[in-house]
Amino acid sequence: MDITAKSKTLNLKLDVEAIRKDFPILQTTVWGKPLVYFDNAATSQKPFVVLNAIEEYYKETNSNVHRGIHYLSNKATDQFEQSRKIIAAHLNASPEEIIYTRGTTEAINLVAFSFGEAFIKEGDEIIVSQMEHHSNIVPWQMLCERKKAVLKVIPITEEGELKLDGFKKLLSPKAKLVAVTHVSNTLGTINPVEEIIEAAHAKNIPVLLDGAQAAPHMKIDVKKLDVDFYCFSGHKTFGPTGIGILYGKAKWLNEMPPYQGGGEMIRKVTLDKTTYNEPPLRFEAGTPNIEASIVLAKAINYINQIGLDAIAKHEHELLLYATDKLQKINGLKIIGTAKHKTSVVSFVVEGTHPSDIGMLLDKQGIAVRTGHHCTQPLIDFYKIPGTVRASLAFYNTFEEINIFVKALNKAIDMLK
Ligand code: ALA
Repeated sequence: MDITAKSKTLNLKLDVEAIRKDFPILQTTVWGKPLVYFDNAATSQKPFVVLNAIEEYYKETNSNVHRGIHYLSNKATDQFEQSRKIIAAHLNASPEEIIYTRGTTEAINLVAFSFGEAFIKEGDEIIVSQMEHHSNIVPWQMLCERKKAVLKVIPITEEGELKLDGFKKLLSPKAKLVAVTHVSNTLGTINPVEEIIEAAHAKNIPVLLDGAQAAPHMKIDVKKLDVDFYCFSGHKTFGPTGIGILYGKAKWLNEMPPYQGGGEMIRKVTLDKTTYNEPPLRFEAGTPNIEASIVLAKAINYINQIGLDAIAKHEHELLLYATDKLQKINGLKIIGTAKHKTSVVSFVVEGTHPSDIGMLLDKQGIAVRTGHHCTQPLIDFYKIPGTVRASLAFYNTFEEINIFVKALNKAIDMLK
């Protein structure tokens, strides 16, 4: 099926029923009910093209990369580096600026350690926001402890938007890095990253964007953004777990020391002294996740074939539909009502606990996440125990939202 041609002729309209057939798990049942998978912000489901590529890799290619002169090792290395080129082109970056990591978390830890070693000293400030995932808070806190630096926090509004005036006030000469999320995993807020980058760069402060929740939903152009570091996870982008991408501007990567020591990251090792490889290999010590690195490019090709514009349009329509239906439920309050959102709806229901609702939805075949979503400071800001979060992907349907709303009403009736 030529999905691209289809979405073009249908004016960006996705053939969702055809797309769903690409995802075998979407045809399964849970507790005897058809699965409604609304936990895409936690991890996405995988299409056949990804599942088949995993099997194919182990059947036909499996070998170590950059190490052998034999046929299979060269084949694996070619595919591994070809995948890096596809991912680089997808982000509009150069392959040398693309580092394979275990995921977004490791990518941020890599920058916190390595950029921190090179550029952060006592009294410097790192700026994060109130809506960050723990993985974009804790590595910076650890860096601050190590270097006696200071963490500063961009405040947010009740709607879940960054307070840009507050942000601009933090851009003092002591600020050495801004690390913010592109899209909030709990609220769905799409942050005004262009404005953030422009304001930070006006003061010569580099910016890292946590793109874990953005990459599955929108086109990312790191050159156009002029962002210094950008990271995302394979498993949230319809690819395998255990793989992530760190994009870093060459001017920073060239100046940053290795994050881990081991094979591949060296130029020459003697027992007295070791010299290091150029980026990206300098940051890829040890045998990488070869299979997932290769297969991630298949997932990227798959979403590009469908078209990220068509994906964004369908998901926006789902968001509006779900928001409208949920708003009509008595006692339900949506947490995160920013003007610009991806397809995430978080909510609380008066007189109920999020985890009770989550369990009752599960029994009706519906997968949502409940709790703090690894954003405790954000949940504390709202003074709530957590939320129920429905996070939608391009393979979700309006009919699934109807099923979800009906099941939610039933759950609320049981709990009240
Ligand atoms: N960070 C992922 C989520 O938001 C796991 O659920």
